[in-house]
Amino acid sequence: MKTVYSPLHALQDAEAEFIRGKRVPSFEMPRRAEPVLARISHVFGDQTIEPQDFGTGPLVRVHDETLVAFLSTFWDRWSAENGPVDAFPNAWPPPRSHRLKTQRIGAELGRFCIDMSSPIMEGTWRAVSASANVALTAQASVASGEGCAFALCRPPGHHAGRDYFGGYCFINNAAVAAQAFRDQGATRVAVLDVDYHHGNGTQDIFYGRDDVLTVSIHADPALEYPYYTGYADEAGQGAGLGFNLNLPLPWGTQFDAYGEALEASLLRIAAFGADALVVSLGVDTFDGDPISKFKLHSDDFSKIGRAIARLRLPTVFIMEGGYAVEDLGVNVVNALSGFEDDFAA
Ligand code: FKS
Ligand code: ZN
Repeated sequence: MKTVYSPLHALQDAEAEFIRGKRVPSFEMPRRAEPVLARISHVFGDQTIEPQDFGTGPLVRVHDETLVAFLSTFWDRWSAENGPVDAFPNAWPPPRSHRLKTQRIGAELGRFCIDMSSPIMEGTWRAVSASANVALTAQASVASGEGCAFALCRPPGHHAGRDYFGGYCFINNAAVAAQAFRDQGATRVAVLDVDYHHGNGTQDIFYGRDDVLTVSIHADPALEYPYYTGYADEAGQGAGLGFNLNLPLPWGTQFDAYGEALEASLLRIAAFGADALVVSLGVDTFDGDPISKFKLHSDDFSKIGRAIARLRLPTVFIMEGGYAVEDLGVNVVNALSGFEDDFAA
């Protein structure tokens, strides 16, 4: 399988995030890409390519132009006022407030940023746009008949909504790729999110649409980030009603129950009649993951890949979460090679 990778990801290098009141080293770090890249070249050989530049056109197909403009210009404004210090919001618009009446930079930051895990620094926009270009290059390769491709995206994307960012995510790489399939003529596109955390951003972007089916298997949001979305009763709205499927699972979930949710997801995607599939591939469902509480083993990721291959759809894998850095390479590549083994067979 071809992999798309850009070294520019390393420009997003957060010093800290905040957990339970404590300032701790960010779990989402440049080092995460290294074992994945190493394992990729070990298993697939030299099939790694650099992204092309698609500009912001494909990004504003799924995000508000105000978010894209904010992200691409924020650092210059912020650092002129505050110096070269990572930007975290310290105020958020309360419900029923006038979100748009101030242009103070800290207030604008709180209006777009939903949490304190996603600081903006000098290289953020270059890393974020490279990550989106990685996704778009993988999508283009699949659209041109490649069958499948892996976008080694960093920063991840599935928590970024139409007009907000957070959860280590700035631009929704999976949504950008799904929309690119639509814009190139696919009638129906499915997004399957197997990251431990609910893909709230992807859900948000496609919630009112029946041309992109969004399915997410994740930890019960009553217990885990992103807390406010990801419940089973969120089914889409308007024309999109019935085109969002959430499958929340309890802490401690092992492959037996996980595999059943996966089968239900695949049945829904098959019934939808998708022309193309985008997989938000997070491997923070691993039992050794430091921030998660599912109990999948490394060989379970091969099973996930094999199961997805049965759909026989042109498929783009987009890297999302996974924080057990030592095992990250094996877990990600198990999913990809499981897919490839059964896809070709
Ligand atoms: C609560 C801390 C919550 C944020 C967790 C973000 C998870 C990110 C991810 C992504 F794929 F986007 F990277 N911290 N205890 O894994 O979903
Ligand atoms: Zn996650």
